[in-house]
Amino acid sequence: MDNSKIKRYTVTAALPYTNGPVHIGHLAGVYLPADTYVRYLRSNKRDVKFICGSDENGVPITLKAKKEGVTPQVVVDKYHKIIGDSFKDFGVSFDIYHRTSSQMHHQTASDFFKTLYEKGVFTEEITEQYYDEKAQTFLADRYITGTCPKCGNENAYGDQCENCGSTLNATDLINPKSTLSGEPPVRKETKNWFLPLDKYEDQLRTYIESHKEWKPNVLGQCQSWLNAGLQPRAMTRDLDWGVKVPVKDAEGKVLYVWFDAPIGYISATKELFEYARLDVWNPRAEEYYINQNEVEKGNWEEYWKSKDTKLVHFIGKDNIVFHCIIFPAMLMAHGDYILADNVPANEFLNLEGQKISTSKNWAVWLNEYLEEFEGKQDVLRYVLTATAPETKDNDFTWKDFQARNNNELVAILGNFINRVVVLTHKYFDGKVPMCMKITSTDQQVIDELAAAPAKISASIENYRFREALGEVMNVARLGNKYLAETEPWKVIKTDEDRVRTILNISLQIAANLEILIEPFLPFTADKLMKMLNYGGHTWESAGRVNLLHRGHQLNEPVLLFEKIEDDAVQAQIDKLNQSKLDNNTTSATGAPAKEDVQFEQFSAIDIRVATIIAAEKVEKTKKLLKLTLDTGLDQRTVVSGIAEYYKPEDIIGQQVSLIVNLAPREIKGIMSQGMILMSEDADGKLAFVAPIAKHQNGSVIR
Ligand code: B3M
Ligand code: ZN
Repeated sequence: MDNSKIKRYTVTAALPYTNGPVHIGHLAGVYLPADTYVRYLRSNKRDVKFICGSDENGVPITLKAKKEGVTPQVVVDKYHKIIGDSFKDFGVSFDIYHRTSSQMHHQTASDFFKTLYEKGVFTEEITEQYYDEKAQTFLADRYITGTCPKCGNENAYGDQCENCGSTLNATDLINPKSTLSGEPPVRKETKNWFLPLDKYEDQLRTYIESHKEWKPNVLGQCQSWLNAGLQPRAMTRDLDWGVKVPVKDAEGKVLYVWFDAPIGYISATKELFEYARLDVWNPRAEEYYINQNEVEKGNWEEYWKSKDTKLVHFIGKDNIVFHCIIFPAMLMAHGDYILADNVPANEFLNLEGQKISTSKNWAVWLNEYLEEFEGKQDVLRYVLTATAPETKDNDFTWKDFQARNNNELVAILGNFINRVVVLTHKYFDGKVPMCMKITSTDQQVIDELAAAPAKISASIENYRFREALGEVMNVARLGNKYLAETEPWKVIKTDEDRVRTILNISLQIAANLEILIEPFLPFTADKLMKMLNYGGHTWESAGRVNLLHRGHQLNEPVLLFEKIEDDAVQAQIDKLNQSKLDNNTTSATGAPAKEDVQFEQFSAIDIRVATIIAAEKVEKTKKLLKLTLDTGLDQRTVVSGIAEYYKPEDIIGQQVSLIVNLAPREIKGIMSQGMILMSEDADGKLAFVAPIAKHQNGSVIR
């Protein structure tokens, strides 16, 4: 979008699921680039609203509630506060951090659905969906897992494979399993409302093709979607937590979480203006992290419906299709809304060479970081931006964190500021000296400084934040180089006027740095502003050398950054190693590995696929079942200790792995001819080990 046509910006950051705290991967991928962008726009005095909130609906929440044995409401209340506080602590400067459990959101999402419904957009279809008979509930989205038909990942969800990024329908999964009972589900008919994405295919293609400037990873995903052909997609779910479907005959159904969540951006914007419009204080300002003083009068609709508004969604790569295909299709179907001008999605951040994982506790949690590195928000902001996974997955390591702090923040930025302020106090009582005669060296520095802001702007406006931060650090490098070359600490003995000029120019560089670092390192910018004792400037003043006037009094120098010692990062590495150990010990049965065997010993055991054709309890025992098996070689009887886990009538037809050459044994008066392989978990629970696909009886297992 042409900058001169833009009147205002709506910048959104993906709404995190409220089922756990946020970690460095979230910050690096979504919230830091978004915050940097918004701070930059504000510094340019552009009109911008920065929108986010908690995604409190859908299966991710109800699953977590089940796991913790509490209600979904308890889960969302707890994590909304933890996440909201983390963002605030790290200076992520949302205008509002809303909640999709709010009244405003339910109303907005419900109205949006009704509008589409009344326009006849949806098709109403009765389809077979998976149902868990034990739990007596339909299994939507993350309630079901199975093997991804596209990439073979065995832990794909019913709506999405996080490995290859495909969106799925639960019925696409191979070997589906209920996450509630662990059992294969049955199919049962139910009615749902479908959004016919296929009908918007041409319109979506035109939209996406008009944005050649989008990042290649984003365009690539969109194109492969469009090329595969779009399918209608259910926008409702049989579930009892979420936004109720607002039409008749929809009892027990809620909106699909990916239908309502992006509408959350709209409802948050409405909430932000709701009370300003009425000229009263939003009673929930604290809960929604609204800075009430910042909300001027205005109208939420301008931010969503005016053609001169630029809408930008910051997201992670797993959310691309929802923001580039499904949400735009919803907005097109509605008709009143603008579409995103850009969707700068990042790739993933790994941690010490491994994928960040909540369940394995392989993460750096923001709330924990601040307990251990108090006051060092900007160090993490710096490192995560400098290593942001903008074009490919990237790795965060604690050694790199330490090195970047010590060699870049301390040695380059901190050192330059400290030297300038200390020298000014030493030679001129902390007063900005006058700029005297300018040499060609000075002029060169002045010219380089003048050119920097435009370069940084261009990088930021093109969503290249790493590059932009690199340019900012180059300004600090420029300052250091200038001091090293001009050596004011030597010259002071012979030519005080020359030192006046050198320090004046150096102080102008320092004041410029305050402006330039602010979008990236807001806490440091604040400290620097206090040290320089001035109110700060906006971006348009950057590049100038008259920001601090002659005679202006500086405050005492304080250190912007301090060295991080080896033991502090070693403690973090130890902590991660501990999670690794914890994981291994809780997931293993505790039994140590057995002694090595030779291949010949292993291949002497004849293991075959067999099918259970009859089963009955062995009388007067609790654990034993008498099974009749078709082994492909013969029919035979096997006694197996699985009665506590399987009912005889449930396992007829089940394929198993059977050792067919184990010497026969008499058990409770019955001759048992072989042994069925079972896997046993840490709790002693048993499960069959069988081929994933049906195989002929007698097939050899090796
Ligand atoms: N809550 C997915 C996520 O946290 C989802 C984003 C919604 S954005 C509208 O990754
Ligand atoms: Zn996949």
